[in-house]
Amino acid sequence: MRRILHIDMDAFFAAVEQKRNSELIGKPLVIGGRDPTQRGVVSTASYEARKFGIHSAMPLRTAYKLCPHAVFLPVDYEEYSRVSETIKLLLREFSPIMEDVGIDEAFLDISQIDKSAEEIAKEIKAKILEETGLTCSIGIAPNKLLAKIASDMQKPNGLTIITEDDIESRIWPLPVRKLWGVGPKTETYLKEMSIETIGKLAAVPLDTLIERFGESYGRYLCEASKGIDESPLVTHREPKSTSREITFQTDISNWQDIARTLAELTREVANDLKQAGCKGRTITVKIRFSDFETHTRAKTIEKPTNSADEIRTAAFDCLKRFALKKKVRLVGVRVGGLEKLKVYIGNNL
Ligand code: TTP
Ligand code: MG
Repeated sequence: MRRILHIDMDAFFAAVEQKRNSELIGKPLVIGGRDPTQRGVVSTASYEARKFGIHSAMPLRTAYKLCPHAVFLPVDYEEYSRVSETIKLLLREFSPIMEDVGIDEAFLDISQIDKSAEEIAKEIKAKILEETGLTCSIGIAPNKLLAKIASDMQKPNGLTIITEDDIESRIWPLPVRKLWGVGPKTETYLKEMSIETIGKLAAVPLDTLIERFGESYGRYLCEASKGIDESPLVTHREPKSTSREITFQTDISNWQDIARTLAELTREVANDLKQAGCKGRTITVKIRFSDFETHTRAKTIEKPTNSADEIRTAAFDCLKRFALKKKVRLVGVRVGGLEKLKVYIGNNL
């Protein structure tokens, strides 16, 4: 029997801010921008702010209407990444089989460790609190699918154990959206079939699901609804692309401003690539117009690069191929087809 933990930090960006400024503790706090009358979306909100109905991906202006006295702060991605790194390093000390899922979550396979899962989870919580001052929620289960559902069951600062015997009583009553891989579209399709809970989904014959959702996704839904998930942890993942984008405070139409922004973004992407020790060949420019229509243009160059100059030249070739007839809301640049550079230790021979 496998033993998998899913660790997810509580109100991560907000908690990091509250940790470095104790005046923010206990207050409704919204991360996403300093001025909530400006354009932007909520990245996350403290649990105090969530009581007002504020949640991730909500426009800042809506959050401001719901709770005008909340503190609004911009996203300090670098700081959150640093804290995230600390947490991931610490998790790897508990077990080398760690899957890094996102900035504030990870899976840990502790099957080989000679200690109870609950004991290990408690030690992890204590260690994270000691090193970062932050709390997390942990789910313990026989697989990734159930561990992820479990970590979400008693947030914040929760510790939830789900065994195969709990599937019927604790997983089946949950809405289908709680299953990894079920998004709003599938949710709507399932609703049309009067399937709202995971239990109802589990009662649908495999053939019906395959007919509706295709062979592989249909099969996935059938197994997931029964709590079956054999997928191993992915302990090493190469990045396929890296990108940077920016949304303007007010939509712009001046070509020079767009070009200047694009040049800055290419510098940033080149830096990201250098830091990651990568080079890429496909440069893509994305433009979102004021009516949210979004277009991309890509160029593949002969040799992989991480040079800001080469990326900028390719990005400008892409930019020339856009019809800039409407005002521009967002500009982005992506470098894909990444290759890891060989690292030579010593004198670079
Ligand atoms: P989550 O783990 O989804 O949220 P959370 O950690 O803030 O809160 P919870 O206690 O419910 O786990 O996401 C982790 C971080 O990722 C979050 O702090 C901010 C960021 N994020 C966004 O920037 N945009 C989003 O839409 C979401 C969902 C998260
Ligand atoms: Mg979280």
